[in-house]
Amino acid sequence: MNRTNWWKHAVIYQIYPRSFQDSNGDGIGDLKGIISRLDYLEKLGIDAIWLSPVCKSPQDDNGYDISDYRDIDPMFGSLDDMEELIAEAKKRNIRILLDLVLNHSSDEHRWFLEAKKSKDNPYHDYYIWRDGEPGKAPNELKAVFGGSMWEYVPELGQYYFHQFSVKQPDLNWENPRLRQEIYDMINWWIDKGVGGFRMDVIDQIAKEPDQMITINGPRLHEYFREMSKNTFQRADLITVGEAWGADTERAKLYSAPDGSEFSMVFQFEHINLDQIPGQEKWDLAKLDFIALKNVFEKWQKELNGCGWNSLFWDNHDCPRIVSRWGNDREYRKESAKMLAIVLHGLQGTPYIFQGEELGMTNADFAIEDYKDIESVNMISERRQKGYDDADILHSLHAKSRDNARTPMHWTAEKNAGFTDGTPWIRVNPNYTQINAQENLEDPDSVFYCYQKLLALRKAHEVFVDGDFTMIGKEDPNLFAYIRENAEETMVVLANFYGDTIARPAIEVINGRQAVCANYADEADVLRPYEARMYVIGK
Ligand code: TEU
Ligand code: CA
Repeated sequence: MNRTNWWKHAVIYQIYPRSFQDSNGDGIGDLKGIISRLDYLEKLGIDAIWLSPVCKSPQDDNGYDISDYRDIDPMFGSLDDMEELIAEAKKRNIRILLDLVLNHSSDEHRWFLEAKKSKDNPYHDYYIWRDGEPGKAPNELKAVFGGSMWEYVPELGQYYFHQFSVKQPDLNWENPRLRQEIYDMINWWIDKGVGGFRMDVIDQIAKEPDQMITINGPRLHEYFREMSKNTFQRADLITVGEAWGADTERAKLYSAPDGSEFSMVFQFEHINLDQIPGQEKWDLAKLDFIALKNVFEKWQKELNGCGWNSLFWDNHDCPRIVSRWGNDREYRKESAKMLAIVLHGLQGTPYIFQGEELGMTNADFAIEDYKDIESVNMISERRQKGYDDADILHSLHAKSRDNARTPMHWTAEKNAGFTDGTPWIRVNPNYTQINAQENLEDPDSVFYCYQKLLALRKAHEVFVDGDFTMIGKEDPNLFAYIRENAEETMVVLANFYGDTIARPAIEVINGRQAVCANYADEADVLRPYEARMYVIGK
């Protein structure tokens, strides 16, 4: 295997630290808790952990608002704990990827506290300011979490720019001193032994607010290349750029094989196909399944040989996939495995979000239970607009980011074994049936299906370099494809829905045993949510 491509065989597991494992009874997950669960992750077979932010933060957006990039938030532990985590993970051949939030900092970061002291403060230009009068924002741009992108600071007679909450002022990447501070900080973490970085909303750093440009600004790739040259290229890292706004052409730049930007792109085109186009994510629509297949096919074909994608269903911003596009009632296990098999046979780097490997489901919250800033702001905005609570709750149940953020289910004991104290957010009551202990005791569990898929990816090159052909593109239920290289053919057949359907005739798999499947025996139909993967040598 080509050494520069070793990470193409890797599988990454995302941990949302505050909800993974509490070690000291304060109800919040922490680094020591993660260390205590590394054996579990080793057993699953992962290569790297993407840790959602653990740096010092007022937690306005659960750590995506950093006030010190070089320290750990006391809620999660200390720098020593971080070093121990890196070392303990390394013993198990697992690397730690940090989540770098470089589009904005916290308004409590020292830079911002200085910046707002005066217009001639050396840090003023680390942020984006426009002169103005109260009540007359420079333009109409609306922040991701609601309200204007501009916040007035009366002492300065200026507005600062923030794409997310008012407590997340945008950094000014046009300032070379700021960029150098960022590179120094990244290098400091590389020297501490981290194995890579996930770059938060990195497609938003090159904004041009006067031209209403927030994503994909003109200098975007110039900044990426400068950053990569000054930091990542010193070490053998996995780097992934989060990009809601990347199409396949741009994605090829992100993941250029010469390593000039990042290892791979993390884009979302497949994941937003269940909302009314052009409206908010809360405006629900039925999944457009044919569009889903077309999107996957396009990315598989266009990046083959010239780029590298991430593969995911879940993360800390998305609802749980088994509740979203599977069936979390009658066919929870079957559909969780089907979704895993469909995704893990594709080209790209798979990401597993904590609990996905157990078939964890969406939260069944009441309106008062929601904690996420995006949900909380939406509730008040939509109430003001006259939506009734039943409508609001319907959208939250489907799409709130809190669906993914309920505590990890370890056991059937109190609080799912997550904490001895009071959890910071409600535990999903179905932990008594769905938890890691139960999964590990059942050879037929969702966990072992993921474990199998991870092992197959390590063993067969066809997962990395096989060409892709979609089968039955127009079929309203079938998700099937073939991957092929000079040595092997891989076939994935899946019924995406709950009705039994015909099984397409594919000659190479006749008389073959599946290497991974969610029904024990072969049949001449595809049963509800049935999925089968075959790998055949030539
Ligand atoms: O998310 C990027 C982002 O644009 C999201 O806010 C997205 O619009 C939203 O989740 C859809 O529901 C990243 C992080 O993953 C997210 O957790 C942060 O809140 C955000 O950046 C700001 O740092
Ligand atoms: Ca804790």
